[in-house]
Amino acid sequence: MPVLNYPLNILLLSTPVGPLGSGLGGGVELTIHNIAKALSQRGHGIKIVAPAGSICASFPLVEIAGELQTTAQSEGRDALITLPPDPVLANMWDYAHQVQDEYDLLLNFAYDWLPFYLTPFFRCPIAHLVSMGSLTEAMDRIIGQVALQFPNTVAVHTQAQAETFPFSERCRPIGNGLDLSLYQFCPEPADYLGWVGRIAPEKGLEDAVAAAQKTGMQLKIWGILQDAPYWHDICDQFPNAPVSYEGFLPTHQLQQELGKCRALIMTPRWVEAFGNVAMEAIACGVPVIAYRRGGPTEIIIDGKTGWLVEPDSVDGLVQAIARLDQIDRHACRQQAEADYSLAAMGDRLEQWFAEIAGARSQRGKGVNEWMGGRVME
Ligand code: HBI
Repeated sequence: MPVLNYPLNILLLSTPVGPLGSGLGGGVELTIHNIAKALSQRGHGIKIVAPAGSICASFPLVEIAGELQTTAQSEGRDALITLPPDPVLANMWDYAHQVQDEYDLLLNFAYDWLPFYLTPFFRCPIAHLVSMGSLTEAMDRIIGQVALQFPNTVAVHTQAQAETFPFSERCRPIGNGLDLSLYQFCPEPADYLGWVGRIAPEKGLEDAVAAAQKTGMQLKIWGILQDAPYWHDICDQFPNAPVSYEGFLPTHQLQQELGKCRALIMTPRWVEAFGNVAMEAIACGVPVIAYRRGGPTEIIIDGKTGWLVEPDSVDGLVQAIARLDQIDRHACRQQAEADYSLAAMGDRLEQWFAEIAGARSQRGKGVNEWMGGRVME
């Protein structure tokens, strides 16, 4: 049910860790495209700012040159705030500062200190969608400051992710959404399991491989091979496991392969902020077996659309695999349609934007020229 009765011009600022389409941006790449679709199909004006080399089929894209930012999850909790000499992050936000008067709202997807620090220096309101749980003191501090000074402007994907921050009550969970027309329901699966994600230690791939070895069920692996030594260690540790690395596929091809899986296995070591691939799997009718940790616990309904397993328990994974026939694949697709359609996500986004407007009006911060009474009660 649309909340805003007037189109907004919105500038989406992507992650600085990689060009859109490279896979380096992880879940944010899919999230940005789906949020852009959810908003544009409601008549809002959308433009995306991203590092040079980005690809975006259906939205105007401003490519910004400069050096990529190092990934936040590869730094320790006490990491310093760093920028490379010619930072694409700073160049992106310099562009945003120049064009801000053409927009009603800036939507930030970068999990980086600078956009949060710059927020008070912008006339245009900035909404921040935080893509990961708490990782560093510096980010906790700056996100917390913005969440306090600009109420309702900080959103997350799940309550579990919010709770990793000391200011969880100031983080608005908004879930995520998919263009379900790109995901075909697959009633009759093949006889293999799937695992999808950046191949990196925080994703716990070794447990899924161990479960494949114990059950003798083939496991197909898709995703960017981000940490090669980590992958080679797994291969050395499980030389005879029935697993195959199937490469990194763009969404359209991935959903065709994923849909054939008996189930998707999710083995996050960290608090996954959401777990886009769980949403993609149930959209294809694929049950999800996931550790009871982080975002997937708010996507998967235990016993209905998959199984939630004791974290880090390979035996738990094995027992859940044995009970897969208790899950109805139609129930998976139905839940995706109820909670994760572009329309459902669009409603949540517009409710979020209306709350930002509401908070600004309480602070007398010129909400009128921003929303011009455009928010429906
Ligand atoms: N690290 N510094 C930094 N900035 C980001 O925006 C960022 C990141 N690491 C991972 C990441 N974004 C995306 O993969 C998210 O989807 C998790």
